[in-house]
Amino acid sequence: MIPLHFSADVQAAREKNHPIVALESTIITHGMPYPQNVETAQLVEADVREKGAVPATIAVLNGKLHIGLEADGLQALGQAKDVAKLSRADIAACIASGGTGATTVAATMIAANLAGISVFATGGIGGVHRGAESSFDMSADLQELAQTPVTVVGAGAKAILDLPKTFEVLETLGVPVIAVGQDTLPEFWSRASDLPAPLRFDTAAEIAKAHITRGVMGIAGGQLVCNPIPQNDEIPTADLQPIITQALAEAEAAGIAAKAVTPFLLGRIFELTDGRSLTANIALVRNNACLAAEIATEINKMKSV
Ligand code: PSU
Ligand code: MN
Repeated sequence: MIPLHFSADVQAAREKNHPIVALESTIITHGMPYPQNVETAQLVEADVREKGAVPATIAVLNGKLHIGLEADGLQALGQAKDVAKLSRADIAACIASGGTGATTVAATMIAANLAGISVFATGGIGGVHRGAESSFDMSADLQELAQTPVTVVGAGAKAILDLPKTFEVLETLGVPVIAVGQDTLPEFWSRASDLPAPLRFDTAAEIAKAHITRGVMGIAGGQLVCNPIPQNDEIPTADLQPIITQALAEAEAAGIAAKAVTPFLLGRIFELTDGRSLTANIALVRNNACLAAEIATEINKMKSV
């Protein structure tokens, strides 16, 4: 078994059987600019604590798989340049070679599962990119949801993607896609969409029960919880679509490919919205962290009876 390096708080939570919420680190290194990335990571950790759970931000630092970062580790990661973006394909190689890398949704799920953590909060998962019919660019996050038993709370998949294809693939892979409190899937920066939600739950307890039931039935994989961004923070789809289209055209013209696509698009949309996309992204991640803490608490209660 690969050694896991727990932060002091996460270690204490494990010993006392307190609920723990995993958090990813690619959003810090590749998803947001410094210093808002570190500030957001700190706020998200505080949100999880306020809801009565313990945050475990996950990253590989100098070959060590950290489950929970101390304050200085988080600061260093947020300012580091050229950090690897780790997924299922390269997390083991990074650890083996003593490297440093941030974990995407896929890699964070793997690490959370190794650490016995059932719930993970992020902004939005990766998915099928527009033009995937020729580029074949589909995030490894989708396959991971099909095989690793972690409930992932996001605000849907990122709106830069081909969302109908993304949800089609999730259906094929047998991943439960749950909208929270509404009948349509949220679109990351926007609350509603014209995509019907395959499943809907209105409470953390129901989502927790579905997670446990899948486990009891021996069904592999996790759940994707799509939690709409709070009303006051959303950017209407109509405002965003032209900007997303422009950013996509620029990415294509510049020959951006593979792992660089999502960070490039998020960065350009940040510039083209004068920072509004980042404000919304921060609000939705915090909202997801709160719900994830509630789900983790419910799972903990149900497991201890
Ligand atoms: N959520 C955000 N911002 C991000 C991400 C999620 O609000 O940057 C990251 C996650 O780590 C996710 C990754 O796994 O984007 C998707 O990258 P790709 O499309 O290359 O698979
Ligand atoms: Mn990709």
